Amino acid sequence: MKLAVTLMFAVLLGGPAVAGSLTVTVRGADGKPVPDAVVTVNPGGRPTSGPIKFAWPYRVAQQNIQFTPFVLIVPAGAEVSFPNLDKVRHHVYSFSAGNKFELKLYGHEENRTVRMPAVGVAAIGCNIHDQMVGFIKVVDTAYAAKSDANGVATIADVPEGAAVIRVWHPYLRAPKNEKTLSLASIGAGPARETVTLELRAPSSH
Ligand SMILES: [Cu+2]
Repeated sequence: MKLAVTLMFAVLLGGPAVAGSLTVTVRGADGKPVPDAVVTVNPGGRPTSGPIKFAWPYRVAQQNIQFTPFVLIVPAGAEVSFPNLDKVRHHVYSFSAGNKFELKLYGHEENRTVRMPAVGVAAIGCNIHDQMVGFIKVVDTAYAAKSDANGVATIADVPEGAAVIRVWHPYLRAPKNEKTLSLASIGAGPARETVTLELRAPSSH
């Protein structure tokens, strides 16, 4: 009943209508698809009000001496688990402002959990294995997606109207590794955008 009343008010007041999906194709300067780019939409340029819940697990496993996934999107305040699926021990840390943490050496089949309070990025590494690099993108919007192997990110049910769309990638040559799209307004129906990113070579860490 409460939902019905809310919907009725939305209609009466001309509140945001659901426009449908936004699909963003991310390519590098060489034209090749760029996976692991994070696309976010802030309707009205504002953070989403109310709790944010994504469909994927808030989890960065350590497997084959790598972080899996390489890039994870979570809402601010999320509890992220860091299960160690390797036989060797890892010592996971982040020095990123607002999301600093350190998980001292822990072994096979063990798990640790860390809360990510700050909107931004937690760059994660391992004290033992320098080649282990991963990123947690902490967002303030319910409208976020990561590009797949084809460079495609799809966000469902984006409200119609003015919005700020950003594309972030850990190796993007731009302030805060982020690019803001010029698309100012999302119309009714499915929307498509293509963005080209200039990436730098991954740092050796
Ligand atoms: Cu390690």
